[in-house]
Amino acid sequence: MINLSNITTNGKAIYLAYDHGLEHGPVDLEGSSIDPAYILDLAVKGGYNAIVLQKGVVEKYYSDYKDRIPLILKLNGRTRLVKGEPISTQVCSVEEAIKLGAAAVGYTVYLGSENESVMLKEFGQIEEEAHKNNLAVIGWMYPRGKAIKDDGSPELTAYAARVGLELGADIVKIKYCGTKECFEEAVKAAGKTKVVLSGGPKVEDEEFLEVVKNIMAVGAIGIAVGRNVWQRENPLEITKELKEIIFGPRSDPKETTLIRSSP
Ligand code: FBP
Repeated sequence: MINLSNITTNGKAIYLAYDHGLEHGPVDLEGSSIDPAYILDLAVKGGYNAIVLQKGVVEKYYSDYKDRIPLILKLNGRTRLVKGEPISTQVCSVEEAIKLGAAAVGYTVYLGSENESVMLKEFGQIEEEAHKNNLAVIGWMYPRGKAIKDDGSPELTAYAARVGLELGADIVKIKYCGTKECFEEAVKAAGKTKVVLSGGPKVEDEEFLEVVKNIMAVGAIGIAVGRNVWQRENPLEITKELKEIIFGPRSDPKETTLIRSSP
């Protein structure tokens, strides 16, 4: 089994996701969050366990931060512009990820898509190569495509988690299915593969904190979240609250102020 201690704290984790520029476009990156340096500063100041980036951002921004925040390099991606059955193909190799200083690699599989087999095959190859190099693999497991009627159903959420285990993911990142009970089934289905929550669109603080409390209560190890942190006016404040839930009340972000570069 891969040792996850470089991207966890006492077995728990909070990751800052920032691959939205490719996945959703600048429309998601309001105000200061358009600037990768602002997000990297936030990840450092908030004491995140790692930041999730695509290779282009890594090449141009990560060198100033590489000793301060571990990197999860996303190896595949897609834009939101293409219609039809979802597919996300590889855009970066494991070798390149290692060269760029990644502590782990990430890959999205759209379960149920007509293109699923392409992603399963790439995931398999990446997993073998990453593990040969002692690099952890994080699977973004998202049921999606016209065969999927309800991507947030308890059954599909547990299925997504289980696919992570079956494919050799060290950590599986799944969306919330609406209740603590159903998330518990997903955690069970994932077995020894660790489970983190994928954040989703921004919701009210209380609602998001409640979801995080629920998933932590049933055995998830943490969260890998983007919009619910950096789309807020004060992302360090919610970071502090999230860390208290995930790691316990004595955790504090290293710093408490973050200068926003634009209004
Ligand atoms: P959020 O916390 O902002 O939802 O980010 C998680 C994430 O998985 C990102 O890594 C990714 O860019 C995005 O969601 C993809 O979301 P979707 O495919 O649902 O549009």
